[in-house]
Amino acid sequence: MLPSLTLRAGTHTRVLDRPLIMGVLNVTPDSFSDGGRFDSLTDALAHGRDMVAAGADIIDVGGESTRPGSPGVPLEVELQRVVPLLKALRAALDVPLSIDTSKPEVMREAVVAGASMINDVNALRAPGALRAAIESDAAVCLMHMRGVPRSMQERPEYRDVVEEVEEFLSARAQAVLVGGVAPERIVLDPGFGFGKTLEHNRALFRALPRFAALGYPLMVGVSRKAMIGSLLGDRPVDERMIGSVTAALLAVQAGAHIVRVHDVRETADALAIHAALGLPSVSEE
Ligand code: 7PJ
Repeated sequence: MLPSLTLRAGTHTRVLDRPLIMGVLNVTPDSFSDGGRFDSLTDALAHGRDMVAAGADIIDVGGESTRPGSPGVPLEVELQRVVPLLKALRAALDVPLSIDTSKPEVMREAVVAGASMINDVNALRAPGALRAAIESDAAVCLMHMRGVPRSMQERPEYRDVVEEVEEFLSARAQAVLVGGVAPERIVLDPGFGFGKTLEHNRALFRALPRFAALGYPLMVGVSRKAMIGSLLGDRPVDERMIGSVTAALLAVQAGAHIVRVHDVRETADALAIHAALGLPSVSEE
């Protein structure tokens, strides 16, 4: 049996001898003016508390939609959405908070407001992002994305998707290490749905043991994604829960250390069954 990896995020340390659940807390209202409203802050805080009560180990706060086709939001809007919420969550909860952003200014302000993980779907490639991460004490999740959200699903092509994603993640981890970030602060994620067809996503999922073998904590986010809808024959987003929970469980069995999910209680139950049966994950073999 391999020794467990350790994750360090700010003042938090987690030995990854069991999978962690990251609960998704999006604050991306349709209307711009909604973001800073008191009631949306209260609702988001309540949702964060509920997710922790249901078994979330990390809360991932996002103020910019990265769904396919999304145009992005201005810096000030993103800051208004996430900073007050992070402060409120930090005061109320004891779990590591993650900021889902690609903007260096948001990374810096989020860390000051209480985030101890930077979750960047762009893997710190924006100018200044690598520096912002290096100069913080936060953990960093480096995710693979081909292209940009606005156009990433327009006919993505790879020579060998598994090999290319693996090379990319290794290179980004190396860049962060060279900057002086400790390996325990680095998390990798193949980025399901980010510039990938269903066939690419299937190949990446089957290759999860290979990604886990890179030696860093492995994050998987498939919750409610189009991939789940397609695998179930075009299911609408509100009918993807069981498929998402199943995929999260299978990801853990294949070596994922962190699963990023919307349905925390249901995922926690699935992982509790896995643990109670004493079943190993690939990374423990
Ligand atoms: C992911 C993410 C993911 C990481 C989103 C959605 C799209 N961060 N942020 N991995 N997905 N690390 O939740 O459908 O897969 S936003």
